[in-house]
Amino acid sequence: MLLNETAEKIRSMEIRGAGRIARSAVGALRDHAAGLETSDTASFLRSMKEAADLLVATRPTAVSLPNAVQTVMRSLEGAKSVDEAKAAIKAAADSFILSSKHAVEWIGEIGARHISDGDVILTHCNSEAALACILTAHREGKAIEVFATEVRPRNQGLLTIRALNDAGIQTNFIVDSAVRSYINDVDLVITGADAITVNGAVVNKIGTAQIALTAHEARTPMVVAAETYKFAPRTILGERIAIEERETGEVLDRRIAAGLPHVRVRNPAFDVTPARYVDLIVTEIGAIPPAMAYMIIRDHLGWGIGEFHKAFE
Ligand code: RUB
Repeated sequence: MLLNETAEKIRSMEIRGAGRIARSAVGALRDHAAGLETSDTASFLRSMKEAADLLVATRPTAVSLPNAVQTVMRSLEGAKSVDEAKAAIKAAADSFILSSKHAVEWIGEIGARHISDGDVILTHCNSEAALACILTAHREGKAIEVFATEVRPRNQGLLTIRALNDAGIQTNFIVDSAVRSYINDVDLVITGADAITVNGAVVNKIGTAQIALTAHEARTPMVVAAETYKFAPRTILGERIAIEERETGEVLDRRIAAGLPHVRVRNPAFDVTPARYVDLIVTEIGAIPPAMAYMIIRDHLGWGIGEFHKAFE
């Protein structure tokens, strides 16, 4: 797909969900590289850098996006010609896309082990990783029932209930504010993540933090399903995850809002769930408590505190 088209689709949320965003972005980088007609390595690298910056700027919260783009861009290091650079980008992008899909499958396998026959699961938003756990448990023959939230204002819950319905899973569709009314009927909450910080806090669709708090009060386990490329290395340096504020027309019709001059509509797309409200993070390399987030960043992503330290030397 063309670079600008992909960027626009990510911005407008036609392509959405942290995993899909990451895969589409690296696919667009690969195709952009293949289509560049220059034989001058410096101008090729410049154009690739601009493409990477354009993609990363589309949505600020999902750390999967800069992580994926950086992984692929790193493959350019040491390329001596444009052809070599194009081949490196293609190999890195294809490998990222494949491993991202495998990661979701592994998360499904591992996450399903935490789901028992007869469980009632609550999920929020539309997460490939969270759904993988639920669908795998169902495929394994476990009788499960799901509560899925509507997810105001963009109604991603519709995507979730379609997927659950297609799989033949008994599903209850509820408005976001009904979570507390049903939490005592729920055995397990499973959501995805857009970013996980070094201290194990989980950034996900707006409303996740309220659900986690409700689950905590009801002593219902809160499980987060997330690929390791959603962990944010730069949070070691104190970098905050930017919470995307989307246009207010998503929440309140602009004409109505125009007649309410004292009302300011707010539309944060994500929120932060502190680690103490998360029981388990299911990644493709294992299920960990949130306190182990730094180990994923250091041992798996290769960003130990020492790595950052080198940058200051
Ligand atoms: C999507 C969202 C999802 C995560 C994880 O928000 O919050 O829970 O991205 O999804 P939006 P996945 O609809 O605004 O992109 O597991 O598919 O990566």
